[in-house]
This record gives sequence, structure tokens and C-alpha cells, in this order.
Amino acid sequence: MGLTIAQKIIKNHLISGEMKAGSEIALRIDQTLTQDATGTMAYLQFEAMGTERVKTELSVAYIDHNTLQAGFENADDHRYIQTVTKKHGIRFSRPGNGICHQVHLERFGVPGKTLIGSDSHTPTAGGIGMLGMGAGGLDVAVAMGGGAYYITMPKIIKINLTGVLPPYVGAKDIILEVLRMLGVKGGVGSVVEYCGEGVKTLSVPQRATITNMGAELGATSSLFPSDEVTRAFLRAEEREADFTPLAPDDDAVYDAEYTIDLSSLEPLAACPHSPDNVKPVAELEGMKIDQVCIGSCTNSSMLDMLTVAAMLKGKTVHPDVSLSISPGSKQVYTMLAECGALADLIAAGARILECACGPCIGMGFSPKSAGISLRTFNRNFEARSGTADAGVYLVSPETAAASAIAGVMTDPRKSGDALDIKIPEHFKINDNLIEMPASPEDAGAVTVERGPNIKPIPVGKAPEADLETTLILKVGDNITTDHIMPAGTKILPYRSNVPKLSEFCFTVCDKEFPERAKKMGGGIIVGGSNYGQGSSREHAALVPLYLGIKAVVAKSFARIHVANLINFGIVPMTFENPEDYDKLKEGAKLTIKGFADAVAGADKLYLECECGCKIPLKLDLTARQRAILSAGGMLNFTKNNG
Ligand code: MIC
Ligand code: SF4
Repeated sequence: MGLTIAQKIIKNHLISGEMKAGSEIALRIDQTLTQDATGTMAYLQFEAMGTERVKTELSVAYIDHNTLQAGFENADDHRYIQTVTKKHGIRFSRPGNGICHQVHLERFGVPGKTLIGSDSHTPTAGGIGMLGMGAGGLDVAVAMGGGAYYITMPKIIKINLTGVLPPYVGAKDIILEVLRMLGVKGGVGSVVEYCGEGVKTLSVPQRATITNMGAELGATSSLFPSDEVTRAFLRAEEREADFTPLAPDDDAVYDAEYTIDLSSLEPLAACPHSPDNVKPVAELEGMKIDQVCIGSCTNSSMLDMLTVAAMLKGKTVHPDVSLSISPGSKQVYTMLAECGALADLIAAGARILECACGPCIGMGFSPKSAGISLRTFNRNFEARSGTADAGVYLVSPETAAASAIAGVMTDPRKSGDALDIKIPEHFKINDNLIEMPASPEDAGAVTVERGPNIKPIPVGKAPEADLETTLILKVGDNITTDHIMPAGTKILPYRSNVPKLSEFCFTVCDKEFPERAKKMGGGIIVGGSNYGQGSSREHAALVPLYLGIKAVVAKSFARIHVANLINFGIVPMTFENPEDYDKLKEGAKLTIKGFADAVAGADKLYLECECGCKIPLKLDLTARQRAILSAGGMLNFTKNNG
């Protein structure tokens, strides 16, 4: 039987396990990346493991999230990351060099290799046929130390692309169409592979927009083949030597197949507050807007920037609209400046930001009260923009630019003649903001600098024999990590300071939660389906751990979050009968008899509620996960196992 692209890469990297969808497999990881908002934790954990030098082929630390530096905290974290990476063999991408996924695609990604990153959009690398996966910082630390990365062998969803995109319809519209079809849970447990004649018509930046937002499908990863288009991109990056062709076998077998005719697509928008709440722009036309933000790891390539510049040239941004533009990398920014397109953006009234995540993670540019913001980003979760009642619509750069000029949501197909944007055949190569690590001989002399913002990481405890607890918080479906552990200007500076972060935990859903948890000494959380979707931030497990959360019972979990819960010793359980969710009331006293024994070995256990009901729960865990949970989390587990 033939293999798909993902299956080929997995086969070449398989350490243990069976390549049968649903089985746990261990993979060898060639490259890792971290960003600064999750990086401090990853490196603190790497240090705690005691490995002197990374064992991967390449590891890179990026500074792109917390670049606002409203106080000393972020600068302290940056210096810590800069020094700890120098000591242990990791390259350091300085602030100003760009967003991790964009830079990694440009400078380091290699078709056919594996990459894990402490950021959920690591699958961006799938745009050049690299298997990129988002992971918690602790898993990245383990991989840097040469350890395997464990995933569930994915199912493979094939999306067959036919036809050619019409003018003013972009790659963003393709992935929004996929989100409309499959929804935010549609990719869970799967890798999405793009095939068909339409693939050849898409450049690498377009492919990367699509694989990037595969994260919003809940997919383990997304992949394009590595073909002549990939080769041309790598050549433009002076890295043709990294090219290898990669395609599925003709007789590859898929678990599900869909077809999208690119020529039938129209501009789309994901409406508040979910990336799968997709409607045609034509239906939303005329809606008054307050803000437009262009950039993020989804749409900040040279192609995106040149498209926007061409549409804004000679025009003025509407007086009621504030437009921000963040190029994705120093490479893009420099090329924009050199070709003059940057001048067109500035002249039109765009507010140019540094090449970093910026507004995407709520670091500035919060919309006005109840404001409407069009963003080329990948997430429009409630309150993520920093304004709780704002409405964020995710759109293509084409729709964003047309609307910024008009002041209302505008179908870009009305913008006149088709644009003919060509990305340069040769990119501007200058890696002067990538610092190389010290040599093994010099590493001993490097002092790791730790500022006062860096606090110890909480460590989990082994499960109690019988659990007597309280249902401290009950939440609904699709709870995101932005609900559990919000980000933004006021909170992100404390990513290395769990006690301080805990003051903000779940406050989007319930302002009283942190206080209540502290007073009651913790409890358990009950959630609906797809609990923990979104970011890879392990703070969404670490902070609840700090607040005494022992377990989460949900209808289902998102992949990265469940791994993070296990790594920190919080037991994830699911309802045997999802309708039992309705029986549980916040504040109820709960008992789980034989809790520790069940975690160690049983598939089923019972939650007894003071109301008299007895609810069967499932523990869908592998032997390895049970051992980690029984030890009270990965750090204890690693310590116990020498
Ligand atoms: C995000 O887009 O939510 C982030 C910020 O990049 C996160 C990582 C984080 O929370 O630091 C992600 O996607 O993993
Ligand atoms: Fe940064 Fe936004 Fe991309 Fe996350 S989604 S890595 S915050 S640009």
C-alpha cells in the first residue's frame, strides 16, 4: 500500500509505535523552535533536565511575541533566552528579525524533516513539505535533549485542489473555506494534506498561509508536497541544497477526501468569535469598520505585503479606520523598503509596526469599545484583541486592503484590474540577527542571566488515593487557551512568573475564579468538547496546577493541551456519556474513589456527586501517559527515571 507525504516523513522518523491511526508513536525530531512567550519555560525545563548541549540537528529561539517591553520583565526574559541558548547550542533570533514561523520557513525549514515548536502554528513549515507540529515547552525541551516526541498516529485528510484562484481571492480564502467545511474540531487527530493540480498554482507563501491555519482546524499538522515551486523558493533563499522532492504515492490511502475548486472560491471572512464562523465577504459588505490589521505568521510574507502595497498605492486609508501593518520578517521588511513598496504603505497612512506578532497576540492595537476589526491573522477568539467587546473578522490581505480604503467591509473583487504581483526570484539574504551559540569549548564561560521576573516552575503531585474535591468551574464547548490563560499587554510580561499569571486565569469566563481557587485550594474543572483549543501555551496547564486543579473532565480535549495537562500532572478525563455534562453543577462536592489506582491502570472510573448521581468517566491514556501522571507530571517522572 502506498504512503501519503505525512506517512513517509513519519516512517523515516519512527522510533517506536505502530503506524496505525490512533496508536501512540514516538518520533525523532530534527529541528526545534521556541518563541519568547513560551521559551523561558522551555529553557528552564531544559536546564532542569541537565543536558549540556542540544542534540537536535538545529534548534532556534525566536523573540517575537513580547516585544512591547512596557517594563523590565520582557527584556529580562529576552536576556535569559539569549544567554541560555548561547550556552546550550541553540541559535538565537534577535528581536527585530521577525516572527518565528515566517523566519523559520525562510531560513531553516527543510522538506521531509521533522520540527516541533513551542507554538501552535509550527505547522506553517508544512508549506515546504516539512512536518511541523506545535507542542508544549516541556516537550520541546525533551526533544532538544534528544528525546522522542510522542503523538497519536494521525489519520490523513486529503484536500484535492483543482482550478486556479480568481483575481483578488487569496490563500486565506482557501483555508477559510476548509475551516467552513471542517470546523475547528475537523482536523483533530489528523494531518491535512493538499494535493491536485491546483497545488502547482500556489507559491510557498500561499501554501504556508494554508498550513499555518491548519492549527485552527485542530489538526496535528498540514502538508503540501515539495515540488518545483518549493525548489524555486529555496533557491530564492539561497538554500537549494536543502531541497528534496516529496509527493504522496499514487496508491496512497486517505481517511477522508475533499475537493476544492479554486476557481469557484470567493473572498471569505471568519466572523466573531471563532475561525470557523465563516461567511462570504459579499454578505457582510457595507459593515462599518474601525480597524484593519495586516500581518501575523499567517499573512505577512512578501507576497502579502506587495499585494497590500499595490492596492494602497496612491490612496488614503479611510479617516475612520486605523490600519496597522507588521511585515513578517526582517527579510520581508528590508525588501519592501528597497523596492519602494514600504513608501506606498506609509504614504497611504498605514501605521507600520515592527516585524513581530504585535496585535495578533493583543500586544497593542486593541480596537475601540465594541469596535470592528478586520485582521489577516488566524485567531479571533473572544477578548484576544485586548478589547472584550470587540468583533474581530479574519480576512485576506486583499479584503483587508480594500476595506481599509473604503471604511466598510468591501469585496476586493471590486478593486479593478487583476493585480500581477511577482515575488522576487532572489530574496535578500542577511542572517546578521541570528546569533550562533558558543562552541562546546567556550560554553562553560557563558553566564546565564536571570532577571527577577523569572520564578520557579510549579511541580505537580502524584494523584491522591481517593479524590475528594469540588467542581470549581464549569465551562462550555470550544474553550480556548486564551480563555484559560489570556495574553495581551498586561499579562504576557508575566509568562515566566506563574504566581502573578494566576491572577488572570480564566478571568475571561469568570472574574472570581482565581480568588475562589486560592480560597478553596483548587478543585476540578468541567468543560465541553474541544477543551483547550488554540495555543500551545503550557501556562494553560501550569497555572491551573498552581491554583490546585487536580483534574479536568471534558467531552473532548484539544491535542496539544491534553499533552500539556499530562506533562504537568493534571488528569484529563472524558465523559462516557456526554449528556452527563448537564448533571454537574458548579460548586458541587465530588468524590472519585480509587483515583490513583484508576490513573495507574483503569480505563474507567466514577465521579460521585453530592446530588447522588454517579457518572462514569473514561481515562483514555497510554501506559506512558499513566506513568507520567502517576509520578505527578513529566519533571517528576524524568527525575524518578534517572
Ligand atoms: C498564539 O498565537 O496564541 C501564540 C501566542 O502564538 C501561542 C503561543 C503562546 O501562547 O505563547 C500559540 O499559538 O501556541
Ligand atoms: Fe505570533 Fe500570532 Fe502567529 Fe501566534 S498566531 S505566532 S501570536 S503571529
